[in-house]
Amino acid sequence: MGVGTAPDERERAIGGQNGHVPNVGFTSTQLAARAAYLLRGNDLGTMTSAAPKLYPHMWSWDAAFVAVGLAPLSVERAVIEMDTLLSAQWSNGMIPHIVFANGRDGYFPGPARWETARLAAHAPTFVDTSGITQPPVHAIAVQRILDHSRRRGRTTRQAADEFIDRRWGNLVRWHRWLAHARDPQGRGRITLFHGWESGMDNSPRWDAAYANVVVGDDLPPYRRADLDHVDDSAMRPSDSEYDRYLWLVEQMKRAHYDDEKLPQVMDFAVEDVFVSAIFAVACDVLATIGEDYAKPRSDVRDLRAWSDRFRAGVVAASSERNGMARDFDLRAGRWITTETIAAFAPLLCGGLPRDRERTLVRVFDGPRFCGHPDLRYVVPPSTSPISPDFRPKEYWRGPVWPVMTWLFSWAFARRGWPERAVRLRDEGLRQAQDGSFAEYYEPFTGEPLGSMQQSWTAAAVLDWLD
Ligand code: 9WN
Repeated sequence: MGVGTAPDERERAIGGQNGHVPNVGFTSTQLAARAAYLLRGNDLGTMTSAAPKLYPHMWSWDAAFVAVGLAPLSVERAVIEMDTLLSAQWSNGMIPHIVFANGRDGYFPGPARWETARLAAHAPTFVDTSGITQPPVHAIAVQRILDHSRRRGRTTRQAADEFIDRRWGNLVRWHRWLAHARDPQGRGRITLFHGWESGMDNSPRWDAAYANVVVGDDLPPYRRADLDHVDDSAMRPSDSEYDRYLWLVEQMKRAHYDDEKLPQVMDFAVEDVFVSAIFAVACDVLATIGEDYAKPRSDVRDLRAWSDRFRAGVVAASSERNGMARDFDLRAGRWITTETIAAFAPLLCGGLPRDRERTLVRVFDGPRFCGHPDLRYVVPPSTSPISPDFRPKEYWRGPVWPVMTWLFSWAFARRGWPERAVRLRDEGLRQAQDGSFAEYYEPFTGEPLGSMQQSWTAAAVLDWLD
């Protein structure tokens, strides 16, 4: 407990027995203030950097989670975050995975490597972006913004309503692009052409698919910038992983980032079941917003239809035995059965028969995931600790990512499981008590890893404490 903390504040300290956490001592008010201060520090004006050093630009799904955290502080600022992202949308509907902050250096690959403005017919020319996409969590942020605006005065409500009027078309175009360009055959699963598009870059889910990516001799040389910002390079993907990441970028550039060509030319093509589940639920969230705001019926109809199609696609990708969901490697024509957090995709979007869903929830709670006896906090690790692929400090190969804890707690609340949602939130807050707002954590020791002061971690905390 911090020196000088007032006794009444101490009583409100988060988590732990009797509301106390050993060795740490932020009250909820203090922790929320720190999280808000962090977001303020990472605020570049009209965008929030994903993290101050490692990620000095705006990332697509980070921006949505950041907006969730900004909404309780300022609906207006949350709207600006989403506006900045949506104004960088490509004319084909894609929301790019990075919107580069003007004049900021320190991240590789930057605009000079992507060259989207020069090569891609659909890329904007007034702002630099990457040429790939990221998971479609944005409707969740929009919903949160609207929820908060309803608790505020007229001017704030109006700002949120105007945002919906201004951006409805962008949001529907984004979903339409995903449903068409990334699922052209209507299988109900989103195809990714780069592991970065999953947001879980080096998850063991992608190992087999990456093994088939043969880096060409003509890969232009490069220097990684990420290793300048972490203490231990083992916390980041390896050099050979990076070569493959950059080779895929090269393949896309040679195809001019053309949606029609990518399915033919890319060495990496996977159907991502987790992104598909997010899309299914995001379509429903957006459809409900559309109904509330009297948006065109045809849009709402399309959104509901996509939601149904992708929910069915997720269910079809789930094991008959225990409901664990699998990705599909389109190049190898094979299901991917690694045990990662993505296996719980059906819990996000629903749709499994009841007994199978119950089994899946048991796996989530059990010793292969949250119930592993050595976990410091009862939150889902990115890879099962009993999997041979598990590495406790290596990025998406094992660590706990607070933003994933947030996503599941949000989804559980939406699914009508408030106790589960609260349990995850409480454990997520106990973890956040170290005050580092780390990008990810070692699951057994609770050591903060990767970038400190990661915006979306602070955002998750702000939402939980609201
Ligand atoms: C590549 C910003 C992003 C997150 C991703 C996370 C990491 C980038 C990187 O950081 O990816 O996009 O350079 O490692 O994996 O989920 O959006 O926080």
